[in-house]
Amino acid sequence: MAARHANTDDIRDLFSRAMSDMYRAEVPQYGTLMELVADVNAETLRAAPQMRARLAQSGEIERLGVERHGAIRVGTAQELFDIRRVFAVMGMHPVGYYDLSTAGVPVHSTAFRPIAEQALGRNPFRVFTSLLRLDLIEDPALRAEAAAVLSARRIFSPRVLELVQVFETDGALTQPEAEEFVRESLETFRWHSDATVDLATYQELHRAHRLIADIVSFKGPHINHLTPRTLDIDAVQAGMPRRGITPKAVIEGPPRRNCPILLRQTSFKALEESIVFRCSAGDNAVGTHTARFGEIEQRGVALTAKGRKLYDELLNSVRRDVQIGPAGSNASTYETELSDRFQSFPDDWAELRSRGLAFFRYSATETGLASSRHGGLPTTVEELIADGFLQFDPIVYEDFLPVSAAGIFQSNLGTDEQKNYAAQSNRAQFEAALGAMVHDELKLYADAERASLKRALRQIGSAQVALAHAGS
Ligand code: OOG
Ligand code: NI
Repeated sequence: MAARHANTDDIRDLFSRAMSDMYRAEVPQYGTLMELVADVNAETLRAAPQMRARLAQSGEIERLGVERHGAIRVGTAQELFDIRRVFAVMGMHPVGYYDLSTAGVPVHSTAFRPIAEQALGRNPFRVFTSLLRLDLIEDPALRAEAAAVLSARRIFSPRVLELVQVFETDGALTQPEAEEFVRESLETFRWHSDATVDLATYQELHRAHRLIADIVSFKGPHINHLTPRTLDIDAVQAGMPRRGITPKAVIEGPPRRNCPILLRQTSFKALEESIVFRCSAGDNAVGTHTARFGEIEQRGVALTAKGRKLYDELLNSVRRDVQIGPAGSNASTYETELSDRFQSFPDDWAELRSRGLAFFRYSATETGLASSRHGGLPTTVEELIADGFLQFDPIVYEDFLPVSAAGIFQSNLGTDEQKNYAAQSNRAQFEAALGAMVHDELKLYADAERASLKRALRQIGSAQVALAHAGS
């Protein structure tokens, strides 16, 4: 029997490249966006050697060119359950729970992504995955029809599920199996221009919610965007019109800062695509559907619970006071207010760390490494930093933001769909469908920070003394 040794990180890397190639071929604007982002990143690194050094130190330079996230929407509990198993083959695990119903989007979501530090460094490919909440369709007849349509479809080929089974039983795939798995599973995410429902049903679903039509009317969960990471989102936003792309009115997330926090995102509008609908008479009707769009992101440091609370308060205060109109009116007031109010969020790495607002990765400096032979070191983390034995770099935020995600959804749904569902967030129901609990992202960042500190202190040779202080 052939040895089963294909590495999950390699499978994910292969898959994310294949997905990117497919999307590039299907949505030419995505290719244009990739070029713009690559140009802006190169220019930003050239102009800011300090930023380059920091990104090199934290291993982010190498992953920057391959880094992207995508998004899909599935229709049933069974589909979510199976998608979890498929992503596990690529070393991607569910992290975080996002309730979008409060923002008028009838889904709840998680992000599948690598978790281990070295896996994130290799290729951090993430897929924001939403599950339709059929319970939010008000009309019982339409709800039943949507459920029936969904229950009849199979989004994975039998071979993909067979290979998942092999992986689950043997713990790995062989190299040829891994390649076959990538080829076959890619098909699940492909665009289909033929709908599985007739035009009248599509229109009824569309009236209930555009997103419901998008999820229910097709063979599978087509990838609806792929998002490259930029080091300067304002430059990309400004550069888009020059390359024939129209971005949404405002960038979601925090304002521009010296020390970027969390995640900033912007997108361009979905394409109108021609669709062939089923006809009861046997012939087909042609119509259109908008689903696929483009997005760019800029990632910053992961915030602690305390930092996140401050972020949420500041963002909510701006959103309460400045509402952006359907055609993007008030956009500049919004941006000014956002920058003003975030003045109270420290914009200095040392202060973000000392006030416990963000997560950092610690490492021993040259001096620290050299001193391990001498002894007589300071006894606290603060002193070790002050005396140049220990240094710290921001841990990049690998997740998403519910308010931003809602904004990205909305900007591609048209602005007339702002309705809030009264139903409660239902994490337990989501996890039951998933067949697993989602990982707690804050715990992952805290673990990474703690592990880095432990390792650094061991290298410096002051593990005993300083760790007692680190926990406090
Ligand atoms: C997902 C929208 C959310 C993000 O980056 O926040 C998202 C969707 O439209 O399916 O991708
Ligand atoms: Ni996205």
